[in-house]
Amino acid sequence: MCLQDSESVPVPQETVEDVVDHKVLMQEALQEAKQSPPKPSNFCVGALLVDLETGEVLSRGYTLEVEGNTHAEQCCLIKFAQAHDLPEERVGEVLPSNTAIYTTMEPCNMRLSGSLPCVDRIIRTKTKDGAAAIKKVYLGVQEPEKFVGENQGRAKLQEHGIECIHVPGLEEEILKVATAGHQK
Ligand code: HJL
Ligand code: ZN
Repeated sequence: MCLQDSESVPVPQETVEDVVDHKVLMQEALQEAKQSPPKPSNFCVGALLVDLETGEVLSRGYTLEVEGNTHAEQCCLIKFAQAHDLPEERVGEVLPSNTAIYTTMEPCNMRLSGSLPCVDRIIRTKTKDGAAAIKKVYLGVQEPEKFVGENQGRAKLQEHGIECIHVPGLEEEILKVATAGHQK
């Protein structure tokens, strides 16, 4: 192919997402998880909301950070919503349209407490034009089958067009932190 030809071929622009280091972000989520108070009846999880256009971390959260029986993903959403004077269920109105959530453990689809699962919190997070604001979920480990059996969350998220991507390499430490409050 001559140079002229190759110059006329449109080359897709590298997006920030291509250069975002998923493992570094998962390590940051793990730092959040380490701040969660160990408890026998849940997992200590950490999460981040990230703008995939700029790579900016928009919000951070860990299990039980916000008052009440709160999950890491829920805390991220609540904190970003509060910073914009909105209730959690309207957070999508102020999130960038290409937001990802990084979470050390896949979002829950059922909770023993009966609270709204994080999968549903993520799915309901819509931009003003009704599109999903959270387009991708990067997860460090699947949920161990300790409290609610097999977590069907990934399938439900994917059904709603939300991609779930496993970030490998930190599983051992993530599980150690997640189960810190469990009887050995
Ligand atoms: C995720 C969290 C957290 C869990 N999972 N992804 N983030 N704690 O912050 C999942 C586990 C539930 C139990 C108990 N944990 O937490 O299944 O009391 O913690 O509502 O089912 O339910 P509650
Ligand atoms: Zn949850």
